[in-house]
Amino acid sequence: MIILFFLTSFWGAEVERSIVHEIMQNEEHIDDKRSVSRAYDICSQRRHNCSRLLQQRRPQCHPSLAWSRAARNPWTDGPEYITQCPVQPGMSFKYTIVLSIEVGTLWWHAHSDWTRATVYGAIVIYPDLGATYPFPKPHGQVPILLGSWWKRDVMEVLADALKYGGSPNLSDAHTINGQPGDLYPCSKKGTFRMLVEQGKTYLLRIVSAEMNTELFFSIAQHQLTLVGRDGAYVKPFTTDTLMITPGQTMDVLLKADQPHDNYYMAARAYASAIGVAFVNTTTTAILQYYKRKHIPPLSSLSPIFPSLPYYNDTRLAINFTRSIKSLANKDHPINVPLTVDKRMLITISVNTLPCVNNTCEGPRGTRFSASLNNISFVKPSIDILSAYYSSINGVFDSNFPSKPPVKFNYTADSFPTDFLTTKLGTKVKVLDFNSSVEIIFQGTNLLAGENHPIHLHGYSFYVVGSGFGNFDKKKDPLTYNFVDPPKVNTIGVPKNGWATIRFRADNPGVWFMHCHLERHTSWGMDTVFIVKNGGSPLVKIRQRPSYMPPC
Ligand SMILES: *[C@@H]1O[C@H](CO)[C@@H](O)[C@H](O)[C@H]1NC(C)=O
Ligand SMILES: *[C@@H]1O[C@H](CO)[C@@H](O)[C@H](O)[C@H]1NC(C)=O
Ligand SMILES: *[C@@H]1O[C@H](CO)[C@@H](O)[C@H](O)[C@H]1NC(C)=O
Ligand SMILES: *[C@@H]1O[C@H](CO)[C@@H](O)[C@H](O)[C@H]1NC(C)=O
Ligand SMILES: *[C@@H]1O[C@H](CO)[C@@H](O)[C@H](O)[C@H]1NC(C)=O
Ligand SMILES: *[C@@H]1O[C@H](CO)[C@@H](O)[C@H](O)[C@H]1NC(C)=O
Ligand SMILES: *[C@@H]1O[C@H](CO)[C@@H](O)[C@H](O)[C@H]1NC(C)=O
Ligand SMILES: *[C@@H]1O[C@H](CO)[C@@H](O)[C@H](O)[C@H]1NC(C)=O
Ligand SMILES: *[C@@H]1O[C@H](CO)[C@@H](O)[C@H](O)[C@H]1NC(C)=O
Ligand SMILES: [Cu+2]
Repeated sequence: MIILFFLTSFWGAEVERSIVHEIMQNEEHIDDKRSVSRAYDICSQRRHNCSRLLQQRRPQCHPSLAWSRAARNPWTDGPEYITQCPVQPGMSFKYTIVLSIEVGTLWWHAHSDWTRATVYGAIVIYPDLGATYPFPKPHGQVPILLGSWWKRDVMEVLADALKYGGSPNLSDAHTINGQPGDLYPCSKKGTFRMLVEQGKTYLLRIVSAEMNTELFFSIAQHQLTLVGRDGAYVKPFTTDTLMITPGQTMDVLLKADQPHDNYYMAARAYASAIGVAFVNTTTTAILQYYKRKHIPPLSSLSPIFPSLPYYNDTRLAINFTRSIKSLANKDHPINVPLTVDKRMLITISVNTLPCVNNTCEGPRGTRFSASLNNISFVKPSIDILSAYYSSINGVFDSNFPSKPPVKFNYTADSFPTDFLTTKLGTKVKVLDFNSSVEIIFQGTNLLAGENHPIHLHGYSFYVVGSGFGNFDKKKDPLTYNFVDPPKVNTIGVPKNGWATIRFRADNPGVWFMHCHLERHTSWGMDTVFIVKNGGSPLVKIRQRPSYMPPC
């Protein structure tokens, strides 16, 4: 397993930062030879565990890290005040991730305030020893990390937004592998380039570390074949354009089957909410055909540009999302629960709160907030995991509602003004060990309907259905897919629509669930699941590590 570590860079820095990926004969070896900010960890194969020592690099940031799944080990899952307190400047903390069934690409990132804008990387998980890819082995593989970049200190951006209750400053750029690309001022020198040989096939391991924007992604004149999502294989399907939300990973085969030339890969916003400002610029990287030993300088290239969908093309975005199915074959079977022990309906809303000091910059002088089932999550001052593990009272309430407190037309065009308000609370849902859980997420049109990428820690779940409008409990379950539903850890719930997930609560721990649009997370579009221990020691939360960062 290889962990790559990219830091976002400064525009126009006087360093040549383009990263040239060699064609890899040996899969173990991905070399970003000239990348400046790089840390590199190589661990052994799947089913071994991989530990990484996080060393504080910048005194002002307090990251906790997050992985996709950590079997019975919530202790190093990462989110601050959920499973740990932030790692303080100058201190270190060792994260351990134990992989079991995952294969493909996952990622890691800071999980404290908005520090995830600054530290993140791909985790590449190869097929098990003796196993092969369920597609012809690619000639090479390249991580493509999509990110956000602010000129301002990102922690100040967040602090201002929370202080004045308004919308946070938009980022100044989207990035590909830390670089904004040719269409931004002064950044041409650093544009990421990927070298390919004609006739060969490459595996792109695409990660969206974007903070607040879903993205469309295309490569000029090339088709993209999706083969994996969030660390699980999918039925291969070919498309011109991907829509990827923050938090998602996609494994994509790219065949270099076009004339010897240069082509842009490009990403720009899928912005589904009406009237909500977004970053409307385009980040680019260059796909360059080359013959061995002849690599022309970046400045001499004039690549062909792809066509990208319009920003608000929800039809295309959702058609793409709904085209993703599990591979579901003999070697990669699925295991979707067919019966349900615990069913929940959870509304997803952007809200407002009254202004207490007349200085608020939210809608009509209010403060922005956000909620799940009308509870806007408030982080406690010590982590919920410690409180649960050590039975400390008064840190959280166990009464997160299983359904919305009021039933209404969630996707209506207008609402009673009172509906916009929400309620603050630190409410969690407790689940029995190994119960089968169904959650229907229902987007609402309060303030503005929007595609919300909901992410659950500790689990991958099956997305058995989705649609537009209000979930209809008679008709919609008839459309559920139990044959090959995708198994993911982040699902875009369609704008003014719904999505149903199922999973078996077989990973005891304390698991954060949140919208992966960072502004929504900060406004409270979050909750926590506590999954109780099972009977034997093998199905209990691991022992608390001897060192956890203090609060
Ligand atoms: C993970 O690896 C470390 C270092 O090799 C070892 O000390 C630890 O016991 C392992 N943990 C698990 C859960 O296997
Ligand atoms: C206004 O009140 C909020 C909530 O109490 C507080 O967080 C914020 O700092 C205050 N803003 C200013 C500008 O004083
Ligand atoms: C950035 O946010 C601050 C504080 O909310 C605000 O005063 C400023 O106008 C914003 N800048 C831009 C360019 O939006
Ligand atoms: C992007 O937004 C800016 C500021 O709102 C606007 O002036 C510009 O026309 C927009 N560009 C595109 C390509 O939509
Ligand atoms: C997308 O935006 C364009 C331009 O603002 C508008 O004309 C069009 O109706 C919008 N389409 C959708 C599906 O919202
Ligand atoms: C929806 O996606 C599938 C699979 O990519 C594609 O074959 C189909 O043409 C798309 N339909 C529309 C209406 O875009
Ligand atoms: C809910 O509101 C939408 C949008 O106005 C409307 O099309 C739909 O008919 C309403 N549904 C019900 C059940 O009233
Ligand atoms: C959410 O809770 C607030 C505060 O109790 C209430 O005023 C509002 O009507 C509720 N909204 C909905 C949609 O239930
Ligand atoms: C969890 O439930 C499934 C389905 O009932 C069962 O097959 C499995 O053995 C259970 N696992 C444990 C650890 O109890
Ligand atoms: Cu959201």
